[in-house]
Amino acid sequence: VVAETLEGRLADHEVLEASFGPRAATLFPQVQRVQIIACGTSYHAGLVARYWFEEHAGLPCDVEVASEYRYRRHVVAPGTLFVAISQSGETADTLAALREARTLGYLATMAICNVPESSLVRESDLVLMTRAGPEIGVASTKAFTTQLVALLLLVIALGRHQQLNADDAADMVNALRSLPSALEQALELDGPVARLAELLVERQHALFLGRGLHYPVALEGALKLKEISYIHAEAYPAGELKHGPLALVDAEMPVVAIAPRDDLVEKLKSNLQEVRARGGTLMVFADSDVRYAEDDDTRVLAVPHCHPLIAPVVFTVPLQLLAYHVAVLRGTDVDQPRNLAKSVTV
Ligand code: F1P
Repeated sequence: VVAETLEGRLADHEVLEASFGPRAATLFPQVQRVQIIACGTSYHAGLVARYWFEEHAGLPCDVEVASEYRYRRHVVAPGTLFVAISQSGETADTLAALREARTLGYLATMAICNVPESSLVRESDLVLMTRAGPEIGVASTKAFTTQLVALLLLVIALGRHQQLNADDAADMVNALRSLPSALEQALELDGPVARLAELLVERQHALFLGRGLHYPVALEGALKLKEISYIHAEAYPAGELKHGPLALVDAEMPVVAIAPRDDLVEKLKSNLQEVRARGGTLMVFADSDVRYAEDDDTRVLAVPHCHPLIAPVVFTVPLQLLAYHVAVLRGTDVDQPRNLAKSVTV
C-alpha cells in the first residue's frame, strides 16, 4: 500500500508537486504556515506531521481536532494552507471545519483522504489521495500509515520552497523508498507481539509513553487498544509522567513505551526507570540499536532499525498488532467495535 502511494511521486519535485493538483505549482511557493484539522486517528497523523513541518520544512504548523475547530474564533495568518485529513472524507466534524475554513481567508484548502468520491475531496482546492484501499474494519490502520506517508510527501513538496535543500530532500526521498521493506520487517514482529499481548489481556488499564514525535504515535497505540479491546488506555509524553500520571503506576499498571533511536532516548530511559521503581510491568518497543535491559518486569520488543524519518510509521505497526492480538484474546469484534461507526457523519 505504501509502495503504491509512493509510486511515481518521487521522481522529481515537479512531479511530486503536480500530484497535489494543477494549482499546487502556483500555491505552494506562497505557503507560509500550515493549519491541520482532523478527528481520531487522522488527528494523530496530523500531530506527527507538525514535527516534520517545523523540523524539515521550517513551516509553522498548528493542529486541532476538527470537532472543536468551528467553535472558536480563528485568526488566520497570511499564506496559511488549511489541511484536512480524513480516511473517509465524510466525517461530519471534519467537513464542517473545512466549510468554515473556506470562509476564513486561508490561502487554500487541501484534503488528504482515502476516498476519491468523498465530499471532502470534492470541496477542497487541493487533494492528495492516500490510496490505502478500503478499510475493512472501523478502526483506521493502513489509513494512518498512508496518511503519514502523504504528509511526508507534502513536507517535502512545501519544504523545497522553504529551507529544505536538494540534498536533504533526496535523503528524505531515500528514507521513503526504504519504507516498504522496513514495514515488511515490522510485520514479522507479529509472533513476539502476540506473546506480549498476553500480558495485557487481563488488565483494565494501560499507559503508553513516547517522546517527541513518538508521543502522537503513543496516542495512536493507546487509541487502537481502546477502540478494539475496550481496555482503558492513555498516552503521555514520557516527561509528563512525573507531573501526575506516575501516581497511577503500581504493579497492576502495564506501561508500553516507544523507544526509537533518537536524541531523546536517554531521557526516555530515565523516565522508564521511574516506572520500574514502582513495580509496573514495562513493555519497551525499542529500536534494535537501542540497548535496553530486560528483567522479570521489563519486556523488550526489538523493532528493526530504520531511518529516523520513517520511524513513526514503522513503530505504528507493532502497536497496531498489539491492539489486534489483545482484542482477539479478549474475544472482541476487531472489525466492528461496539459504539463506533466507520464514518461519523452526524
Ligand atoms: C475519523 C475517525 C477514525 C476512527 C473511527 C471514527 O475518521 O475518528 O479515526 O478510527 O473510524 O472516525 P476519518 O475522518 O479519518 O474517516
